Amino acid sequence: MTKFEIPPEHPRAESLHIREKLIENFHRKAVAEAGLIAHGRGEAFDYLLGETTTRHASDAIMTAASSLLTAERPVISVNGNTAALVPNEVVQLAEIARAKIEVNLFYRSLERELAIKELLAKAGAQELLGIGLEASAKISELGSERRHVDPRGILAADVVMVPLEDGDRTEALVNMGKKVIAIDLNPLSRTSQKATITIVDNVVRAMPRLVKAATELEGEKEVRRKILLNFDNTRNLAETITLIQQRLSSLAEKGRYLSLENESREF
Ligand code: PTJ
Repeated sequence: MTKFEIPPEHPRAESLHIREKLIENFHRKAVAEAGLIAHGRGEAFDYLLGETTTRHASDAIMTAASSLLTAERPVISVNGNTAALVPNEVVQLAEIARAKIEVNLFYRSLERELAIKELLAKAGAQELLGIGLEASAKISELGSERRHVDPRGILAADVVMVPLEDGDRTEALVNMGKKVIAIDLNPLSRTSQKATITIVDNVVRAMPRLVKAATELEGEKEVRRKILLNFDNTRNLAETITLIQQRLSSLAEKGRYLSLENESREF
């Protein structure tokens, strides 16, 4: 595979680097084909958000960090895209929150699980649940391969974090009485709508912020209690959708919001 050289001055260099990471890990089998498609969908929603972590996402991040730190058996569920984009942050967050890390794939195969294991081990993960036959329990409500879970991890968890997820599993986990934290750029997705705490943000921006928030809130039990009490996911989602609406209205007034050099008005 020849690596694509991204010119540093390219206006979308950062976004292209993220794509390259996914493509590279697709060739290493960690990322599913559909993971590339999912990323494109995420990028489209990121444009609508202005490619920034909104105030509402920051509130959800503080709440998610509080929830993970307060949980008795927190688990971070990892798929191909998450392992490719934020392996270090997954491991750091798991350490601070004393959470287990479990590999759980929609397009499940042992080859992919092992490729993801390698990525996370490189990032410093000591223990990784859900690989191969270790995912010996089943979530009966689910038809997809995501139903195979580790009895020491997702099955027993009280709080599960699911970055880039499918809605049906979020729903099934919530129905099992678990609190589900989702990271999803699309506030309209089933995952976003069904999760207990929805972080509408790019996983590459949200994860470092989650690590920082968890570090700050670690010894702050009372602060965490208040954060959890004051958060309303439905209101947060409504405000996020309103923010997109207002942003689009303001851009619509301008029509062209990026100016062109040597602009000609002749057609
Ligand atoms: O690795 P696997 O086999 O578990 O498969 C993972 C994918 C992502 C392919 C699988 O879960 C899937 O098909 O997901 P969906 O239904 O396409 O949903 C993915 C969601 O993630 C969409 O709502 C996207 O908008 C969102 N998304 C994509 N990239 C990002 C993102 N959200 C946050 N950060 C991103 N970088």
